[in-house]
Amino acid sequence: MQIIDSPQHTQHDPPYEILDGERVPYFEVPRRAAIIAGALADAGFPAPIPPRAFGLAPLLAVHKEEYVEYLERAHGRWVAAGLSPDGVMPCTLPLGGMAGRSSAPTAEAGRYCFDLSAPIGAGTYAAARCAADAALTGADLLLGGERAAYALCRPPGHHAMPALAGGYCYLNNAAIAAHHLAAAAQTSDMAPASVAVLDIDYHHGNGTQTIFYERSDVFFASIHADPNREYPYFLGFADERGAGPGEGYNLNIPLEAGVSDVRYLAALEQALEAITAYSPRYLVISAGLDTFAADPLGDFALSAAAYPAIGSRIAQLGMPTLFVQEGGYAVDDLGRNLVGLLQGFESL
Ligand code: SP5
Ligand code: ZN
Repeated sequence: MQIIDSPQHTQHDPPYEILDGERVPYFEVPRRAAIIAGALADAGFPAPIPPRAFGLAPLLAVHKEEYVEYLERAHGRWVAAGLSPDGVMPCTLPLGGMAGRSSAPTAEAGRYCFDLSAPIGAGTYAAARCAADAALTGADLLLGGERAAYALCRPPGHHAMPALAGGYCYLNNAAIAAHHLAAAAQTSDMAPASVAVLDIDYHHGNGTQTIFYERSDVFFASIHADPNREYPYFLGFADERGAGPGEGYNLNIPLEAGVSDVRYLAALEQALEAITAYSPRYLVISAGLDTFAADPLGDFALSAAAYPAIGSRIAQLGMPTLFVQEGGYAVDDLGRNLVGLLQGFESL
């Protein structure tokens, strides 16, 4: 399996976030990617390849142009206005009918962001572009006939909405790759294309769901903590099943606290049955590892043994599969768990 690393990620290193009202050190740290890269090398995976530069077009297929332009200029404008170079972070949000026409840098920060966990630093945009390119490079490997690829994306992507950053995410790497796969296969002379995205991050993939909610050519399935108790709170309920032409093409499986390996694998079975029935040509996995028992942000109880089991069960579908890195904050366990997931996939 080819590994795509996004080396620019170290330029994105926010000092803090506001978590449940408290200023805390940022959880989504550069060391996460270093640990994963080290573990992959130790486990004998091929040396990572760098991403190819795809330009803006595949990003603009899922994100609003004004949002991507904002991400590019935000930090420069913020610093030029005398605000903290640590990063762009809002303190006023245009909610409840406040239209938010102001063009102040502090107003923009609120217009394009839905929480206080996605500060924009000097290197954030470059890192996010590189992560999206890594996912796209992996998608191209599948289009070229590879069975699988892993994109070590940092920052992650699945919370990023068409025009909002949040939850450590700026550009929705998995959605960008999934659209690329669907579009590429559409223009080929083969049967109509379809792609499934399976999101196994502990948190609901609100961005990916939203991007594909009214589409039938990309099926989205997510297994996550019940939004009644957990972030992102405002999406991820079981009755969200898609809309318009996308009705029936969105599957949410919200779970209770304390989920065991057995319980999780049963939920995975349900998601995989739905994906099998959909019969996609390509599978994209939003691979978060914050389902691990020791994760500081999660309350599931998965053991290290769950990840090879999940990987091997996914491999049983026999579909060309792109793994895209999402969350996972038990940093010391991250390398072993990710390697377990990919080795479990390859074992089959
Ligand atoms: C990509 C990803 O995994 N993003 C996750 C962002 C979660 N941010 C907010 C979590 C706030 C919930 N409170 C956690 C309390 C832990 N004891
Ligand atoms: Zn997560």
